[in-house]
Amino acid sequence: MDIAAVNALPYEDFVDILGNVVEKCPIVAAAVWSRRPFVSLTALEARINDFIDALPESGKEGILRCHPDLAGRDLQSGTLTRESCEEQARAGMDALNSAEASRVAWLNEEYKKRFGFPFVICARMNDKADILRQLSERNQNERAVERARGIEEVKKICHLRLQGLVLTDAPNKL
Ligand code: 2AL
Repeated sequence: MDIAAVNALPYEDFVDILGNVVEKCPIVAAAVWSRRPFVSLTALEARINDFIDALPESGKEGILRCHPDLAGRDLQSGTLTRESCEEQARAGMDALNSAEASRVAWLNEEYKKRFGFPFVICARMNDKADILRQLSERNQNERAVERARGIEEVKKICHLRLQGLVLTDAPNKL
């Protein structure tokens, strides 16, 4: 689908197709629909990022809370969204050995106890070793730093999900 096709989508179809570019937050697609037409995929992504940036801190934390834990309960019970399932599998989160699984579960819980929202990282841009290292390191940060860091990761996840749905901008014709 190219950006012209995106611009032509009625509201319901737009939210059906783009409603999970930010995990379990269809309100983001619902909000940016009224900003069309988008001149490019880059412009659509920028409007999404504007919407996220304009949220109060509690709203940003709400977005983080909509994300499932890595290698967490939803993965084990098969209730991840299709996108999250693919991303977590790509980073090997579905194939941890028992020591790794216990460590990830413990660090995820420590993180949530400390910050009140889950650890979020763009799984497709990191391998298992990076994720384990960052889960441990980021647990040491201040809350505001982690809130901002988690939102940066949400935007990276969104960027890749959008690229899977909408053709990237054609280079200018010479
Ligand atoms: C996720 C997820 O579901 N996909 C991804 O890239 N990261 N979750 C998370 N807690 O980081």
